[in-house]
Amino acid sequence: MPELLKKSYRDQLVTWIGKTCHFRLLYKISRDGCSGPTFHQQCDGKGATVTVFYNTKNTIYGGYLSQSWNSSGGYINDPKAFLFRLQYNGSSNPLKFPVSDASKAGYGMGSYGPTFGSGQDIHSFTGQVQCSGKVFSLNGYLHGLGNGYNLNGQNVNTITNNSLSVTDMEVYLVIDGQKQDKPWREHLEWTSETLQELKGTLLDYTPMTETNVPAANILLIGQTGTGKSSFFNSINSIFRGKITSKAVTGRFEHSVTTMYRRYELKDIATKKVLNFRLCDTVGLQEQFAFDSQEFAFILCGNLPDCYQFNPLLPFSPDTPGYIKDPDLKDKIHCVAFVIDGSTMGVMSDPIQKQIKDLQVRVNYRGLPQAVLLTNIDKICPDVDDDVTNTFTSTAVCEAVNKAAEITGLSRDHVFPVKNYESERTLKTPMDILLMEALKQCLDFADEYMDEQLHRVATEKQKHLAKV
Ligand SMILES: Nc1nc2c(ncn2[C@@H]2O[C@H](COP(=O)(O)OP(=O)(O)OP(=O)(O)O)[C@@H](O)[C@H]2O)c(=O)[nH]1
Ligand SMILES: [Mg+2]
Repeated sequence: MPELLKKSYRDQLVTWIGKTCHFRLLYKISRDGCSGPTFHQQCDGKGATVTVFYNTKNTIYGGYLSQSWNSSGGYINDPKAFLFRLQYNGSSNPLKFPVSDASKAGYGMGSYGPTFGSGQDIHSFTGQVQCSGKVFSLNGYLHGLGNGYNLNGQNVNTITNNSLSVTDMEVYLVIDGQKQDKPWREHLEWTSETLQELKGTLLDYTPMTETNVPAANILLIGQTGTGKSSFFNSINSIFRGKITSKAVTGRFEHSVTTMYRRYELKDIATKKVLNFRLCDTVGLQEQFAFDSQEFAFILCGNLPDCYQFNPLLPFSPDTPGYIKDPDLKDKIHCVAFVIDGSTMGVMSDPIQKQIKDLQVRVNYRGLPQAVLLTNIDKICPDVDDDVTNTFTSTAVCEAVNKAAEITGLSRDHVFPVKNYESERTLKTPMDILLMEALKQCLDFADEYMDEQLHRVATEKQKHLAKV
């Protein structure tokens, strides 16, 4: 579900907050339900937050607290708090209203939604509010506006358009976006020489001849909308020398990709077909758990290219196209979990569980795993400006740690990337990040194939010893 706060409004809030920072969505009523206890469960004790109301009169307003929300039943003291208006009647119209009674900047009550000010300048809601026709008629009030915040001559009407009927309300965590002096991970130089070197390595890549595997298969799997198909498109673009979008991408409630594709890649300059394939799958969705047997068929190479997933009828040995006796060349050689760095903080329990269940299958087969951490541009404004800031961004470092925690993998198996999405031309730093991540996956795949050879040789020896 998309975040509604657009870039120009984020930039405005950063200016008001007065330090480099970025935002991570903690709570959104259209996604999480409009409930006081849910709001507190997801936001209490987290740190500074921005609450944003999007009302039915195209007006966007809200409040910033540098202190955490709590459910103590008392006021929150915060001299840095402010209320704001970003948009009025559909037009951008930003204004900031500083706190005048800092000792009562916020009010933390377990059954209340976000509440600001003494006499309560903004009291969003109490208890639960149902959505009706995509509108939440919040049961709070705005008539106290001006009691604890300085409105600088404005009033409830010119700030909020007098409406607490909202299409959405979002609470974002404000994360300190200070750049580190020392990179948090050693990285390649951002030069065109590095780019050419990496490209050359991938062009020359070939699995060891003893394996009889012509091309390594890297599986891309993860929640819907995390950028699996975009990762393939990005790598394909690099080798095509221009932005391409062979795989359909986009953000919808259901997975955009509905077919299993083992994409081959070709280098346009040399006309060479590369010796690896990117296998794109349907996205994991909360509503249906990915069929774990179907997943095992993918790993083992039983599923044919272009298989159309059917959630009502999972793949089975009776499905036309079933590959009966797959060998090492048909199998998956490395599993890349694609995780959206900008929404991972609110990854739902059902999705986390599905990832864990799939990991059990992957571990059982001894397959190597990696994480492709996408959307890093959305978690750090410095990276959004320039991808070469990736390894000095505290936000990206934190996201890498969090992805490692979710998947139980070590941090050096998590690779931050920025996929091509709105760019019109190729960018060297983005290409370097993308290719470096892919190269690591291929290294893991090689280790796995090597291990398989070793296993077969050991079994043969054991067998001979017995005879
Ligand atoms: N800003 C940004 N947008 C991205 C990035 N990666 C993907 N996107 C966008 O996110 C949306 C979803 O990307 P897809 O590649 O379709 O995601 P998917 O994982 O294939 O989704 P399903 O096929 O539905 O499972 C698209 O609009 C992409 O343009 C990224 O790194 N940064
Ligand atoms: Mg897709």
